[in-house]
Formats: sequence, C-alpha cells, structure tokens
Amino acid sequence: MLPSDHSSHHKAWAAQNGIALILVLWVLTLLTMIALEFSYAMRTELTLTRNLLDETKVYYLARAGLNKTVIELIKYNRMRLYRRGIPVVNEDRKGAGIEDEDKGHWGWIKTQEPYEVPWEDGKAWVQVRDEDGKININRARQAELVKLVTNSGVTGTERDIIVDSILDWRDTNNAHRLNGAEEDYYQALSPPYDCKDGQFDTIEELLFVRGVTPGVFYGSDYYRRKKIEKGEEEDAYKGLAHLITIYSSSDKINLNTAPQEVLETITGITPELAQLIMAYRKEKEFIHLTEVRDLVGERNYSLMVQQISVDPPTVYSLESTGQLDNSPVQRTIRSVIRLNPFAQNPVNYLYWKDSVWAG
Ligand SMILES: [Ca+2]
Ligand SMILES: [Ca+2]
Repeated sequence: MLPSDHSSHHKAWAAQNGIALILVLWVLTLLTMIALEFSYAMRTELTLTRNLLDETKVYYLARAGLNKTVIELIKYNRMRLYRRGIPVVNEDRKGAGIEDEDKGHWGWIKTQEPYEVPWEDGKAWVQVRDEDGKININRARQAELVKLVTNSGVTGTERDIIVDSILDWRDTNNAHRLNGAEEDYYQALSPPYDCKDGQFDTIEELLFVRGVTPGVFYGSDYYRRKKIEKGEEEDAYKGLAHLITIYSSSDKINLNTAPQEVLETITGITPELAQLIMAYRKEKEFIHLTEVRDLVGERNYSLMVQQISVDPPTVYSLESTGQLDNSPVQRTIRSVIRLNPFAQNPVNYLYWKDSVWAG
C-alpha cells in the first residue's frame, strides 16, 4: 500500500467520521430542542393548572365568605328586631346574637368596613353595604346626581357629561341635554349600541353611559382594601359603584349607613354635620328620628326630615374577594340580598355576579 493511498483512505475515513459526528450533533441539538420545548410546555401547563386550581380555590373562598356574612347579617337583623321589642320567628332564636352584639362582634356592619373571614389557607374580604344608604340612580334628580358625582371626586365638564348622560339614558325622549348623549352618540361608537331610554336594570349598566369609565365606576376599592389591610390611610378614589343602587325601597336615605358622599347630598347636611352624624353612629345607632333632631338641631332637622330614615336595613349589597396566602390570584363575587327575618326563608338573592372586575 502506498503512503499516498493510505493517506487518501484515511482522509475519506476521517471525512465520513466528521459527517457522522455532525449528524450526531444535529440529532443531539434537535433532541435537546425537543426536550426543552417539552419541558417549557409542561411548565406552562403546570402554571396554568396551578392558576386554575388557585382560581377555583379563591372563588370558593369568596363564596364561603359571602355565605358566612349572610348568616351574620341574619343573626344581626334578628337581634336588632328583638332589641326593638319585635318578636322573631323562632322562639329559640329570639335572643340570638345579643352576646355577640355586646362584644362588638358586628362593628363591621355599622362602619361598613370590609369584614375579614379567615379560612385555612386563605381568606375572604367582604364589603357589606346597605342599599338604603345609597342614591337610587333610577329616581335621583339632577341636583342630587350633581352633588353625588361631585362628592365622589369627579368635577367640571367630566361630571356634567356623566350627570346629563345618566338622565338621557333614563328618559324616554331622544333629545340630548347640554352635556348628555342619546341614540346618535351611542350609534356612532364602535361597536354601536342603543340608548336604553328606560330604567337601569343593574348598576353595572352605568358603564354603558357616556363619560362613565371603569375607573369612575369601580374606583380603586381593591387598593383601598389592600391599604386598610396594611393599616395605611385610605385616600384613593372610591368610585361611584358603592354610592348608587337600583334597589332602595324609598327615596329616603338611611342615616345609620349612608357613606359621607351620600350624606352630603341631603339638603341641610353640611360636611360638618356629616362628620357629626358619622361620629355619633360610630358609638351607637339612630333608632328614632328624634335622636337626629337632638343631634343636628331643630332648624337643620326641618331641612332634611323629608329625605332621611333610620329604619333597620333590609337590602344589602355584598362584595366578597377571596385570596390565598401564597398566591396573587384573587376573585370577587357581588351579590344583593333582601332579608326577611319573619319568613321561613330569611334571605332572597336579588342579584349575583360570579366575577367582578376589581381594579
Ligand atoms: Ca333618552
Ligand atoms: Ca333626553
């Protein structure tokens, strides 16, 4: 064999070897890519599964929190009736909750601050509000709406657009007010929709009305709750949603439960008087209107008497947010209930929404 032959044979062998090596490397690279892709897909899948699991858990935390709160409200309602000398359904339940009342167990109902319901690996925050302490958007007159939207923190043209547009949404005519909006405005939107020209069926319907953005409607209540939880001051914009209702039983505002923004829409109630009323009800509640008269004075009382009530609330809205200790996933349920302490079935659900945007 000639050395040159040997050399060329060696070269051919080396080249073949080189090709095999490259092939092996390619296969390895491909396999690695497939493995990585697979592990990425698995991780995504796992995260999705975990999120889904967390979402399911927080949903049921929120639901459990809401149910627990309803039970507390029924007990509280019966106790109040009992204390006013009104006999309740079941003899056994007559004095229900008086001990709890004395321990200040129900302070959150009076102050309408979020109520914490702790569970094993998470908790629910439930915000309870009396619907009679709010402004009815189906009945409120222009002057009341102007005061309410101003007190909520929205002023100037933005406020005038909201107020006029609410009135136009409700009225049956097609002529728009100075800052309002009717069919032509809503038809020009993308996607277009009809102007209601009728009563609001839910408060969320307000989000269809010109000028009412999700920020204006919901405020940043979720952040406010977070702040309270951390013991910080609440100063964020709270939105319109918690100030309005479609369920109130009369045009009178409940002085025991109305938030400051609503109190100040009542004729004769100045910011100073609102403070006085809120300080009073922090300690006790108004049971008879004469107590209001004694607190605010005869002159102020005569201005506001047509617009106020101190009757115990029967329709409540509840907003329950479930959260886990080790997960950022949250979910909020909103419901409106009517309590009938004398009925066999003491609670009616008037509204239920499983997933509420809580910005
Ligand atoms: Ca109209
Ligand atoms: Ca109109």
